[in-house]
Amino acid sequence: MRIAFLLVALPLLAAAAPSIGATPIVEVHMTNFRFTPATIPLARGQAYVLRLVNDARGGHNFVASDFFAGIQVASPDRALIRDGAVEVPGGEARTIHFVAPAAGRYKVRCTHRLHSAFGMKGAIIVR
Ligand SMILES: [Cu+2]
Repeated sequence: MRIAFLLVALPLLAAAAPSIGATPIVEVHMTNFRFTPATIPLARGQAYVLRLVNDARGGHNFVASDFFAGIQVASPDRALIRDGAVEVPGGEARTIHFVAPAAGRYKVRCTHRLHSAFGMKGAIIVR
């Protein structure tokens, strides 16, 4: 039921977006030890493609529990999100199609040992 709704709703929401053509892609690069950009602006209700690119040799993750709890995620991509986290092995990328949640500031961090202490954190700002 819910999957059926998403399959119908996602293209409709994408079509209603102000941008013409493809769904906007938000690309976030992961390096030792930061997210670039560290602040990610989004518009609520807008469909996006989040592309997490790990440019480092070692693994990083993108942990945003409140954000992931609030978004609508395309069903094939949902398996990538576990306990509010997306793991991205070194040199790899993960892509998630979603619809932005309610307005607010959502914290992002990498929970690999000491990474956020070294500065690997950021925020998603939804307006
Ligand atoms: Cu990390």
